[in-house]
Amino acid sequence: MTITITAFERSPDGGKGLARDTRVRWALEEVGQSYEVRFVSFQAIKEPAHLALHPFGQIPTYEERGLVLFETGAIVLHIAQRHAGLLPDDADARARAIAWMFAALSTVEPPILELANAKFLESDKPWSKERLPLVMDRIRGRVKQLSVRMDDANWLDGAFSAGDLMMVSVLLRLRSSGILDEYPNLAAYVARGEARPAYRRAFDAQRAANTGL
Ligand code: GTB
Repeated sequence: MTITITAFERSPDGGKGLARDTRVRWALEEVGQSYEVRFVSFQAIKEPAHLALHPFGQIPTYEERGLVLFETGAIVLHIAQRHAGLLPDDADARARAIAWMFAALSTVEPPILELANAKFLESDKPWSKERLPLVMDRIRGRVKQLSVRMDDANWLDGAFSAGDLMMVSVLLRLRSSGILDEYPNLAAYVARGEARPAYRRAFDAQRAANTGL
């Protein structure tokens, strides 16, 4: 079975593992599935061939036989449901792991994305300097709740799961802001995720594609 994902031929993160193909690569590495990457340009993702795969003209996409998926949440969930290694066998624990995936994507990621918007899309606006601390504080509010919940646990709910894969992927984008270091248990949690061999392989592949190293 050949799995093909799409990624930017020149990723805006310069190969730092922050573009969203990395989380899909990581999931595939965790379950031991090989995959191919079709590299696309910023222009190509807005053209009909790519829009047929992804209605919003984004990466990554996922193709496996006749199945085409978009949205990293759906893609990682699909991988986790098809292969052992990312979801617990116990039905209740499985449901909780999936809840954490949704929490990462719909509760924790949105304020973090706002920071990227504030920094890169709005920095020339007269109100930008005033807005930035508000955006940072909204992130802190959310991240603090997660920090309290995690306490000194290694992972969100027992063993590592797709919930952790998604949460770590989302939190990684905070590192450059300094906010992650304000919550040492979360900084350690992210470091644990990054230390997983499957993450290293995914990171190295994304870096190699963007830097040749
Ligand atoms: N909700 C979708 C998902 O989870 O799959 C979001 C997909 C998405 O936003 N993809 C981005 C994209 O295609 C690529 S990752 N954008 C083009 C567009 O929308 O027109 C973007 C990215 C780049 C760099 C960093 N970084 O440096 O931190 C992070 C994310």
